[in-house]
Amino acid sequence: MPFHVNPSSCDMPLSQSAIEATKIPYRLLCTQAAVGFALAMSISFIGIDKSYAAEHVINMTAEETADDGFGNKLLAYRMISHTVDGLDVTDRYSSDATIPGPIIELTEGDKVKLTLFNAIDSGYPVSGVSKQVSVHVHGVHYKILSDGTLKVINRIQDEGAGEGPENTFVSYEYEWDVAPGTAGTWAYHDHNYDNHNGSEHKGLFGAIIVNPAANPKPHNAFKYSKEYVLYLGDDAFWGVEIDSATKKQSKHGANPTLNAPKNTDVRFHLIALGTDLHQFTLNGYKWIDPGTPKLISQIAIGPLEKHVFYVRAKNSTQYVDNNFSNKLMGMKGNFIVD
Ligand SMILES: [Cu+2]
Repeated sequence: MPFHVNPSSCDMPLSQSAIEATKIPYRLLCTQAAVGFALAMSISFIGIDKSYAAEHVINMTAEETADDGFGNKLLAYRMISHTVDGLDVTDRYSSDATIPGPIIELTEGDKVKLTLFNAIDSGYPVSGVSKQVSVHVHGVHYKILSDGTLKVINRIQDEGAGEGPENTFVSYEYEWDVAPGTAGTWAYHDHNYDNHNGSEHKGLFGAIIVNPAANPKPHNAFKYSKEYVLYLGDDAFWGVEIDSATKKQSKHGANPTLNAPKNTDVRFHLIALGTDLHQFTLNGYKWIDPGTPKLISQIAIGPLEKHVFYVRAKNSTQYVDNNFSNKLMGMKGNFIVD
């Protein structure tokens, strides 16, 4: 189906950002030009900077999922296209709308231009006031017009893609500055659909993984064969598996069975979603609690918290939420080592 795109509602943030983007290097240059040798250093600094900074152009939709057979549909993000400095990397993503949404891998120093199209059917039931959908990201830097919130929160304007006339998809463009110091795993989610808190709970969430630009810490020196992003909801893990060699993302859904090649290192990215406290365990495994020398076999993780760790895959087991009520609801999945 061809995309009929309404003129973006965000011409202003675009040009503002473009102006800001040219200002920053000049300011850096001027300050350091005051001293001769500092100028030389700034040139070499810019040289290093250029070697890793990349421009990402991303197009995504928000749409409803297939009917579950009982008349229920969730909402999900779908990757339409992703280029990195013009190189098309779209094939690493599922061609379907998925929960969690696309996991976007970035490096400190990168810039992102993300355009979101509202492809949610006009008949999708809304109890609140807003049919506008958005992307609100954590961790990276952006100007206020890329916050992905409603005016009632940001006091400037509604920052999402609204509902258009039939056969049109309204879009909204976000710009992210993946600044130095933002390395980590961060959530993104809708903040506008239905009401000012958005429809994250209906499936509109995903994650970005920001890799450090330089001087990688020892744990980043490892080559992980697989990466798993597991969202801890109140009644299920919502996960995705990423093959490090091909970067292909698969296994999206609730309590996914994860696969790991034996004797390779694999990395888990846990992100809490919702309001519950969780006790995550990977039965029979211990791992280093990042930032400490401690070896742990269980981690408490609550709303808005994250926990990223790695293990060497040795034996098949299960990942489980040992918090009593979550365990009762069946929050567990298989971890198969083969
Ligand atoms: Cu948030």
